[in-house]
Amino acid sequence: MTDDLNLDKGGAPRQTTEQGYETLTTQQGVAVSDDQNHLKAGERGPMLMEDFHFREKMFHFDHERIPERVVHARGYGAHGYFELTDDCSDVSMAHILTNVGEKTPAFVRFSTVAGNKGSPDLARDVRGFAVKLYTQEGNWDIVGNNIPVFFIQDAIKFPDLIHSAKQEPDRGFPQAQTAHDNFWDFVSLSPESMNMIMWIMSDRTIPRSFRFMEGFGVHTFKLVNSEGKPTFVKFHWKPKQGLQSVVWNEALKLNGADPDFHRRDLWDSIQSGDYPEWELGLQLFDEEFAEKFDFDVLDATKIIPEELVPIRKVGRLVLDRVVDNFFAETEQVAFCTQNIVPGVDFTNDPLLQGRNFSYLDTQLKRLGSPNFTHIPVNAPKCPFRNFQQDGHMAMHNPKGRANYEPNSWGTEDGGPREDPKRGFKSVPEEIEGQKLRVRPERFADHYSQARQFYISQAEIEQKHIGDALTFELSKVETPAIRERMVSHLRNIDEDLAKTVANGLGIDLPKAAPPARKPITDLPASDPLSIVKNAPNSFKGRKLGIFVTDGADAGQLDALKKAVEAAGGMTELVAPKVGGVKLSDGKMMPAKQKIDGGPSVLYDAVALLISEAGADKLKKDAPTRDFIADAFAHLKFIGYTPAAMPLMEKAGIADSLDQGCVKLDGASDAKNFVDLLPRLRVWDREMKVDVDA
Ligand code: HDE
Repeated sequence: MTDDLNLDKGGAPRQTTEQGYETLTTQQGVAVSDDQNHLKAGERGPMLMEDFHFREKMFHFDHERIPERVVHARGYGAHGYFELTDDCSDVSMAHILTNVGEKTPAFVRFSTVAGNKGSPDLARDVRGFAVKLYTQEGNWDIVGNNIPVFFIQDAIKFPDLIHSAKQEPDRGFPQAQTAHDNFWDFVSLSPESMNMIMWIMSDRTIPRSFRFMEGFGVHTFKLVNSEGKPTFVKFHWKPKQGLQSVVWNEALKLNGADPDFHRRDLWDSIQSGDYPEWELGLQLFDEEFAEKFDFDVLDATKIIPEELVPIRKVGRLVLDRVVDNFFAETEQVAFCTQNIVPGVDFTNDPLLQGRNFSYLDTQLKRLGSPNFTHIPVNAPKCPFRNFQQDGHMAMHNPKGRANYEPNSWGTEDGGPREDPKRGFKSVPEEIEGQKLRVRPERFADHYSQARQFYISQAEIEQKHIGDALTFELSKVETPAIRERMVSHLRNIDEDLAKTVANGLGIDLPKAAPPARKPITDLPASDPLSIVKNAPNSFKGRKLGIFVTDGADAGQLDALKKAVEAAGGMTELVAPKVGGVKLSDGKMMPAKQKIDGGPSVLYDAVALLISEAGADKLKKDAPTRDFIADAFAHLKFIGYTPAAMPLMEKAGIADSLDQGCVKLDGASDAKNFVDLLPRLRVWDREMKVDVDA
């Protein structure tokens, strides 16, 4: 700290206690003799005001909390780097995009949007994907989401959208969910949200982990090359780990079993050296494409299909270091869409323009001072100098006499000056027009891309969209809102509208009148589906192995080795966390006790149960749930023949399918693990869902 402030330490030696610990001091550096009792008059007497140690400690504690983010309050961050793999000097002059092989430090914060800071990780919600790149030319923030479109077209609607999505103001609930009247009231009155609604009702909003999701810059930005030529761009982050989501019932149960599931996953994977990685992809296009495209490229409720503008992969983002302190880094990091560097520029997207005001403004409220940029996680890692001074918590004040310019103090003492050559310049643009509050006519088609997204999904994903809409609208208490929503679905896909109306038990309402005639023949786009792009890998995934006393040691070893070879992890679950005595007589400690380690925590499960073990667990409800849930959540299940009585109890013995693999002979472990890259037994869903 003192080093950061560049203050003189006064040459005092490091203080240590007799036991060799660093000495506890007050904020003033005074050593503390007793941190267990406050200063009082007499053994049982009142507190003395002069107890400066107590007052300072309590004062600081009383002020520990800062306002949480008004949106994206719950998040988790990590450090890493960006490495350019493809020179982009044809389109951008940014240093970070023109120096192949150079590593630029990065900080990434993932988040949910609607829930408060303490809300569960598996809420059905959009995920924030905010990247701060500490480039040599200043900080560049790409403040994106895991979904490439947004609910609204104009920033002025953002407070309304967020008010409607968060807790209802009179009752203060529901928390971290859109399944309530206010949200569906607002969106059903805002047809521009329909494309986003398809995305948020898809499995994209219940990701298995931050590591398994895509990121998008959402808006159209500009890149600018050294000749000043602008090129439109959309930013994509593609996970090397592949995409993966959980199923809805699993999400509900995960929120109870481990509300920190996503942050724990990121922490664990980085700590174990399995660094998550994304490729940066650019969709580059020019004015001519923008003109002939069916939609306006300034409309953030629309994508540009990859088939029309392919993605050029230009670099990789690796997260390889957890934070030292959650508050200092993850909580205090302040992303601002306005943070761009020479070689990057904005477009007139009316959402982006509004964000450029909001992010700077909100940091002042949250972090309490315009000097939030001095906090280490926010400060650039390149030199920075200007004449901004003072304010709360100022750490970088101009040195010397000059704190203004122009001045005549010369290059030694006169401080910094603008640099017309290296400095940021906006792309010159002809602007002409009347002062108006309007939406362009080309923003008015709200259904065509919603349909395109829906028809691009695999059948099982379409079913999940129908299920999610039915679930959410079933929580809506006002019938007129449910109907209004279904009236929009009729403009998207008639089968979907029927499924949802049927699920709600209502008659099909009339279709909503569209503001502009939809385009009904947009082709399906495979990259929009998760299932069609399945990673076919178990790397970075986890097999939960349920063991009992007497479990076969050889089989356990074979399973562990096979999973490790597939790049995955294993975790042992047992009746007692102390572990079990395996068939070879050795004790094997477990990571989880069965009722704290339900199968929702794992991508697949193996039941290494002995006969005696099965006998003991026959009546155990957590054991039954472990097995029944693994089956209901479409997981691959390996089981010893001795586990059969438990599977009967779980009600699955008669329904075993190709995803249930007997672990009997020596080669079974490998055969079972070979199936795991398929991640889910999708066909099973038809058996476990009465509505299917
Ligand atoms: Fe945000 N958004 N947003 N947003 N947003 C914030 O800034 C806002 C939008 C996104 O991990 C706030 O520092 C407006 C789109 C992320 O710290 C606030 C509008 C996208 C994060 C704000 C939008 C995002 C935020 C709250 C409509 C995807 C978390 C705290 C014009 C491209 C960053 C804060 C982090 C956070 C405003 C819409 C992504 C209030 C006005 C579209 C990932 O400034």
